[in-house]
Amino acid sequence: MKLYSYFRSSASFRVRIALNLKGLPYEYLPVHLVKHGGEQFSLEFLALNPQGLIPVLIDGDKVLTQSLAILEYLDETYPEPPLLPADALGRARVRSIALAISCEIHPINNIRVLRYLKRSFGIDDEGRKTWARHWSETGLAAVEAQLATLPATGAFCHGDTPTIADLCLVPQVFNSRTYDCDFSAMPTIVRIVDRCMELDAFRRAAWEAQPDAE
Ligand SMILES: N[C@@H](CCC(=O)N[C@@H](CS)C(=O)NCC(=O)O)C(=O)O
Repeated sequence: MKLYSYFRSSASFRVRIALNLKGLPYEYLPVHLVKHGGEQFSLEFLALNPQGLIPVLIDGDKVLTQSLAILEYLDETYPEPPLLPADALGRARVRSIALAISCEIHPINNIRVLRYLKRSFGIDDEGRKTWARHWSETGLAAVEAQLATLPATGAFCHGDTPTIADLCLVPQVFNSRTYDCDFSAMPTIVRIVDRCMELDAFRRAAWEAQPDAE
């Protein structure tokens, strides 16, 4: 398998964790999202993914895009260890947490959105950071409330093994730390992220462990 990735890309980070948890080796193909205006806009890359977004996973002759679709593809194709609970209610809860992060927080703080704020509205570095911190803290506070109140929360977001929810949570927290988010009212999130980072699969997927890390 081949993964088009960037060390700081949280959507790619999700897929890297899944590949590691499932013990699937892959070739890392770096796409620099900033250099030269962004390699995701090269004609070569757009031919692969017209959305101009990473990750892209190549499995044989198959080209897969959108990290959550990729995670579910991997889970269905390589079922061990499972990344979703066995019961429908559990799967709904895990997907709800994953979507709260991947739909409600991550897209508003994506590079292209922050770039647009700068180019079209003249928002400076500090202003863009304030924007990203606001949406991160608002979104993560809701996730914290969800995690803290439900008995299904265990060592991880759902029970005592990592699921797709953890694969979304950890990369988001990496991002949110760079915006100086205040995690003091989010003890459950902090505890779960610390637990995840004890696992080799998460550590090997982290920013600093990537071949293109800067
Ligand atoms: N919903 C997509 C989001 C993908 C995404 O936004 N990727 C970011 C990196 S984390 C990207 O490629 N950004 C490029 C840009 O904003 O121009 C997914 O989950 O795969």
